[in-house]
Amino acid sequence: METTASIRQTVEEELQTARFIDVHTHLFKPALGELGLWGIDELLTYHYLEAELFRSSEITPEQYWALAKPARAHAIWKTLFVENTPVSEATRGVVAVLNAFGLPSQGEKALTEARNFFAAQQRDDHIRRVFEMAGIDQAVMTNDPLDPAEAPLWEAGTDSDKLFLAVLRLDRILEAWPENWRTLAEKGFNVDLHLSCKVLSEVRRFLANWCRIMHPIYMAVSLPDTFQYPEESVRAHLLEDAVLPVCREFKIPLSLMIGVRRQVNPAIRLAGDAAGKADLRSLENLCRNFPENNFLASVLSRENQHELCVYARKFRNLLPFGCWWFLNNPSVVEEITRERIEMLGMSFIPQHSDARVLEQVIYKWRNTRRTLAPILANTYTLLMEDGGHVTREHVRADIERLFRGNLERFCRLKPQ
Ligand code: RAT
Ligand code: ZN
Repeated sequence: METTASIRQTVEEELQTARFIDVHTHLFKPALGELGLWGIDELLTYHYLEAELFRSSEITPEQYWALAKPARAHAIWKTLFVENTPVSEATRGVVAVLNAFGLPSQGEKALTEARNFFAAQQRDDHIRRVFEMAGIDQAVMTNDPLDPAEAPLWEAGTDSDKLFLAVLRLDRILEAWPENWRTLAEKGFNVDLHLSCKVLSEVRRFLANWCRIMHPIYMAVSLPDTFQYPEESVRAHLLEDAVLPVCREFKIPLSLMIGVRRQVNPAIRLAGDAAGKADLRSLENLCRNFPENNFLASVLSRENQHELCVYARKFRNLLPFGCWWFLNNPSVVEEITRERIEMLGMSFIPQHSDARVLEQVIYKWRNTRRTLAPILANTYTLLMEDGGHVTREHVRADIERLFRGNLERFCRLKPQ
């Protein structure tokens, strides 16, 4: 039986040994070739750091983009790690990764040492080692069937990989149908700009086809803060008559990531997106109108977090996950996670890494464990103070549920 004196250590130990499933990343299995990013130059040119570079240096975006990647990485290293103290979440992450590999993280020379180290790694062994260091068993990818670099690799046939799970990403279809329908047409689907019944049935055939190719564990889309459902729009028709029926057919959830304000500063490219408060009644309408569909949801605005918990209390087909992008900072993660536990018990997924570069999972999961330990310990302390009993087995089961069980059940990853 745990006591208020022992619980913190027990929680830390259990968090340390638990193996998580990373429910949303931008990592790729090795069979997808060069799509998977790794190594120091990729870590340094992460768009979270590019945004910080422009705040602390005179370099203009135009000058930066004219550089080759190693020179961009060097500019970021010099600005954010040599000339400034790397205290932001994203910069501290690079320090933590270098430290995890026993590499120095200070001074100009450290960059050369890191480059030499990563150049000497054999990719597949390195992936296994990194997953081990991060304490994750599997990473869920983001796979776009309309990406000209990715689609042909899947079409040619890729071996399944037990470390990586696929996700069918729908942004180009749902958010940019006028620009993308021709790609479906070129692949032999009888579609055009206007969504007739025939076209919607062809989009269903396209999605079902990709479900058979990728075996996605869910479909996903990132949506703007202005997202509305229902509405008279191409997106709403595609959702209702193509995406949701195919999700039901393949018994997979749809993941909605809501609240991006795209390209408020296009000059800084991927770093140029912002966040906005969304109207979550759309989520309410989807959950109520489609009880046979399951919805994973992550919302980008801090102001939407409480509402998301309220809707999750109303709808069992809604599973909140992660503290996404601008929310993935200890102060905000703490607030959101406490709120979720208070309102939902253990029926949510606290975090995903959103890693774009392999080694980021090391620092992102380390941070999650560190932030979560006092929150969970405090949760159990309150329960014990109110007369409840807590054992190590309770703690272990809760952590298992939060970081893999909820996802496994929602996505039917194990035979039911
Ligand atoms: O966090 C990020 O890296 C964002 O740029 C997005 O990729 C976001 O996570 C998404 O999946 O749309
Ligand atoms: Zn993402």
